[in-house]
Amino acid sequence: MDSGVAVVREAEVLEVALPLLRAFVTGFGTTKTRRVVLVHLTDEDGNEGWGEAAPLDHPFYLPETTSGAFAVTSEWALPMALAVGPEPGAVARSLSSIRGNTFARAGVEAAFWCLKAARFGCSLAELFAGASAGAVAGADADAVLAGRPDRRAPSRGRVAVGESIGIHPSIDETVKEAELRHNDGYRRIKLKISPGWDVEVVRAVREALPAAAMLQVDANGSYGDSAADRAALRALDAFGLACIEQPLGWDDLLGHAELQASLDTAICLDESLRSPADVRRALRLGACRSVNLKPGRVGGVAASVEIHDLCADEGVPLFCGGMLESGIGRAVNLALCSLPGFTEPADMSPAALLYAWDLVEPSYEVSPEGTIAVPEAAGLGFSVRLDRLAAQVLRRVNVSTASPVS
Ligand code: OSB
Ligand code: MG
Repeated sequence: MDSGVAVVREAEVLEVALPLLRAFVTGFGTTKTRRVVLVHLTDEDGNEGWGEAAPLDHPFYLPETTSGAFAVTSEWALPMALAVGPEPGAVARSLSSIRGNTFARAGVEAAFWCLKAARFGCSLAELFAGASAGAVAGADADAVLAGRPDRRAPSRGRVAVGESIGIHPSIDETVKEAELRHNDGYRRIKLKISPGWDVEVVRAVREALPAAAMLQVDANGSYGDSAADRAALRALDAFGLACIEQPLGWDDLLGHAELQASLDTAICLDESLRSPADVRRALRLGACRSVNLKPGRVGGVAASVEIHDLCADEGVPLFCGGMLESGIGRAVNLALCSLPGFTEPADMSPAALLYAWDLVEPSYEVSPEGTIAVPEAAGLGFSVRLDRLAAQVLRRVNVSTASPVS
């Protein structure tokens, strides 16, 4: 535990299968299997860094897939990071020359943040607060001017969370699950919708929940410009939704700007925002009024902090989305959510609802008030279950820590 630069001795990339309890059905299709890519670093003092790249197995959410992320991580991103490492800021700058492949870059960068936290003996949340100017806007300007200290006290110890409810076979089942989660304390209910599964299910859930309950929908890019699709989106305007997430195509910023101008409800973008520049463009065009930030989708923690600071400056509602990550990926999301600019509940269904078991133990839990504690322990903040990991590993490669790529 010191702040000196330690040498990374071992670096490995693992692909691990996670046992989904049930298929996740959305506007982009059905997700039946879940594999993630893990990056595991060990330095000369035995400190460990873990990072998770969590695109989906298939290319129907975004182009990146688990298999692609494994290749890019092991052949490019991790060798490049090791060549400049171990400072996560330097790693992020180096990886920004990789086009796309945001999940692969984020998984590698996360492992270096985690290693740094382990080395400092501090939490990820303390490091992220130190990296964010927005985390202290106004309150501690001197400290920022003094050169952004590496660590700072997180601005909150618990984060509010919501539940993302997939497309179910019937409206009744959807209403039951929404009521159950609302009564469990979740601060927001997000319903997945797609053409033909929208106005009726939203009306039924809206009527079943107390009027003040926060409700939003997520279309995952499944609506087009047919008259029926536009009529359905207009009809959703009547339900007081917190936002309509990604109604149109994954790369259709102009379409979203036109649609936003015709709706009272805020549009929130997910798939369309894959970098800080994308967020700036979308806000300038009026393509959205709120932002779903997934660290993997935007290319890592440094990019996430930049987007956080931008949204905080401009007063844009911001929440942390999820990719059904294991606890290793969720650790980064939770630490990010401790930044004050995350104004809306995060998408963070507990591992117990998603998987037969998590890769960390104990896993995180949702309190009756609908919040999850931000880990305070050093490094990842969770203990990795190496036995489970070993039982579910599909492939693993070691990446040389000696010979930098050029
Ligand atoms: O659109 O937010 C989405 C999961 C995988 C891919 C896309 C999305 C989601 C979720 C998951 O909604 C929420 C969670 O991780 O708990
Ligand atoms: Mg979404």
